[in-house]
Amino acid sequence: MSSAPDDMEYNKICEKHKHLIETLPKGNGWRVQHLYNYNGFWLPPMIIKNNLLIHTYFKSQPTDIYLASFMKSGNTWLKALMFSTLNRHRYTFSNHFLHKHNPHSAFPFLEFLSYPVTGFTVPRLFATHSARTLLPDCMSSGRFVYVCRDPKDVLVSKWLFMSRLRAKDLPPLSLEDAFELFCRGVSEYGPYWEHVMSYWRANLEYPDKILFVKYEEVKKHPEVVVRKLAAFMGKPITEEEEEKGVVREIVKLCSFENLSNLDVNKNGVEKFGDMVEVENHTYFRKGEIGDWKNYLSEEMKERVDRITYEKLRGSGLILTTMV
Ligand code: PAP
Repeated sequence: MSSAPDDMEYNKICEKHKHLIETLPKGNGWRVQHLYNYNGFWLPPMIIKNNLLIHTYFKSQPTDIYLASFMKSGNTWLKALMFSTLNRHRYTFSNHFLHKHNPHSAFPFLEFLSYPVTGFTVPRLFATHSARTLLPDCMSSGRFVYVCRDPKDVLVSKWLFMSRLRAKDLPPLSLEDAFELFCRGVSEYGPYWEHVMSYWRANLEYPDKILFVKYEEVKKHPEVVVRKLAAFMGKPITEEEEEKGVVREIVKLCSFENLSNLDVNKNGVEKFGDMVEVENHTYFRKGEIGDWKNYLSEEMKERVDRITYEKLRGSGLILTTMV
């Protein structure tokens, strides 16, 4: 968030943020030194400030579509799928926006927006890593796609990703320490389970407004998911498009193999607000189900599965033995 429209209002936010950072419970960060527990979720200082800015300046529109996820749950892939599905009449598959741009350029995170928000076509697409309860209520007028993933794969993917981005003046974060922090919920935007449940509850309350998607389901049945996304975003795939193989083209364009081999994703860099620069290739590691087996012991697996079972019991949501 580089600019804000009203200096007085903005200064008030800065004051409030300063006070929060001095008073909120503190825990170990994965990328930066400390996270702070803000309304039940562990966030880096800058994301807390940006949350205050979202609440003050973000004006939702009923046509807005949000992609929400805990980190490393499939956000990059879903960004590509949603963007290319929604904009399938705007680009050809031989000369596509995603051939030259990382999926993160397709639409921004709410957490890294500049205000005022301008230059969007309708429907506007936004992504967020924040739990539903941290976001303004007015966003319920729009629609959410929530992508979730087996927490064991999330944990491993996140540890490897954050280790690359970790501040150079901090000692490396061992897998054992990351595991312990993850299980205790101390992890950017976490606890993981409360994050998922914040959207699951909203899904039960407004089933037409939230589409729950599992990473594993997209891996196994990508074409089914694309059809669901198209219908959910108000642009169902037509019979003619089916005959032309449009769904297959979208899946192919957004596949791990295709995206990870594009020059922009091999050599490009994406900047998030004034905060982080990320090399695009780090968004494409393995893209597999169950890679946790190469990192976690049986005991670690059981602990995560047990927490997941306890936290989700009775909710109707199953995350560990996924489709
Ligand atoms: P983010 O939270 O930083 O945006 P996100 O895109 O949610 O990351 O997750 C990255 C994971 O999705 C990586 O998983 P891995 O570490 O287990 O490999 C990444 O490889 C995977 N991924 C990225 N793009 C795709 C894709 N097109 N198909 C399948 N998996 C993908």
